[in-house]
Amino acid sequence: MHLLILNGPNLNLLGTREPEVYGAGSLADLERDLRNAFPGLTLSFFQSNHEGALVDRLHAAHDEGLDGVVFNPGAYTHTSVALRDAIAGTGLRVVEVHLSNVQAREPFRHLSLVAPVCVGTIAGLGRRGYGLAVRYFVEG
Ligand code: CA2
Repeated sequence: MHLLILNGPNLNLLGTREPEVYGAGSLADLERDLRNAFPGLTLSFFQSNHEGALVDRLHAAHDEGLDGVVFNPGAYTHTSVALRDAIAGTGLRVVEVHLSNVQAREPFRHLSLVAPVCVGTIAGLGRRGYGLAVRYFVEG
């Protein structure tokens, strides 16, 4: 099974500040932990601060025949029709993940434009959410 772990804007800053909201570990730590936790899987990782680069990566994931995507779209969650259309247009199976509990934060974080085209959403469980999303795909 080949999965893509896709992260949007500012998630490259993980571990550098706001540890009370986003945890203390870096994005590289998250990648290492997921690779260690799922040695039998092929995991691809991609992070970008650019909306179009994320759209392109979703298109490529479809062309590569990936089995699923674990996607934290960052702030684009709340704004991006383009990412929503890329998920819907490719038909990729995507689990939306957020480190923080977006429903417990500012009202502008309560709406996700991508949620309706995702298989489901995990939020507020910190980096464990990524592993749980991978498990969802593994367990079918
Ligand atoms: O909780 C999440 O995972 C979010 O997707 C994170 C986004 C935020 O805009 C969403 O509403 C919820 C922000 C990512 C910023 O990540 C940082 C990490 C460390 C330091 C600063 C920012």
